[in-house]
Amino acid sequence: MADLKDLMAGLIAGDAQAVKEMTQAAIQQGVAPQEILENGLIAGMNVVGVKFRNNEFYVPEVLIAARAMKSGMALLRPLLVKSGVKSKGKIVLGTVKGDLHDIGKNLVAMMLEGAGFEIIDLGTDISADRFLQAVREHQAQIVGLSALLTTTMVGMKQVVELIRTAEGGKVKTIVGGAPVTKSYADEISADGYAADAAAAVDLVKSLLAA
Ligand code: B1M
Repeated sequence: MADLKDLMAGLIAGDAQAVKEMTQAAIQQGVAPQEILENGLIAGMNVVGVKFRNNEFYVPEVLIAARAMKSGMALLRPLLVKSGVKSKGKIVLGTVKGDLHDIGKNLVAMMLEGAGFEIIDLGTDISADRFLQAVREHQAQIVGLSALLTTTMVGMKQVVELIRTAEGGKVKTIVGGAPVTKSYADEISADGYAADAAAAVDLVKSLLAA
């Protein structure tokens, strides 16, 4: 019988081939796709998040674990869609206008996806209007903004204000990126700030639970 603890361990070790094989074996043995997702892949990614936060894992280990997660998700996604499993929430994510840095934003996307959220990743150099359009198109609950330049982070204010004015506060905004701070997030009235990808997962969970 498939052991989801082994699947979890394979993901933490970043072994994409093993994760793919164990996910396939679990599906063939009739384990429910959601159970494989929750108790294998997401459980593994949660451990990766904790290790990242505790500085036991660094960016490369997280990226390798995320790649392993993707190899399992590729097999599970069609089954989850077919069985109508709902995501834990929809998040529109992007790097703000004028900014082409995406490594941190991609890491945040992977960790959030690993925690069971649906990510609409708009990419880089995204205008305020484009963020709003995506929120409406996908009925997202949260917008995540990333910026790596002191010259582009100021553009976050415009996005936060537009989303609040247009959506009346029902869509939450979160911000992050190397030059961004909690006090800057407060200054522009964003709903939350996360210093890294693991903190972004905790922040989104708490905003959606509130
Ligand atoms: Co650029 N760059 N860069 N760069 N670059 C920096 C940011 C810089 C600090 C380098 C330096 O001068 N020391 C500097 C900014 C200075 C400043 O504004 N104060 C800088 C500059 C100046 C520039 C250019 C202007 C250089 C030029 O052309 N003269 C130019 C700008 C281009 C543009 O964007 N318009 C430029 C270009 C580039 C490259 C294209 C070459 C490349 C980007 C490639 C890519 O992203 N695909 C690049 C890189 C790689 C860097 C450095 C070296 C590394 C950034 C990175 O990926 N870090 C960076 C210097 C440095 O940081 N050491 C630098 C790793 C990543 C995992 O961390 O992105 O911080 P980070 O993400 C973290 C957290 O911040 C947080 O979680 C992540 C994971 O823990 N986080 C969030 C991020 N987004 C979040 C969102 C959230 C929550 C948390 O919620 C939504």
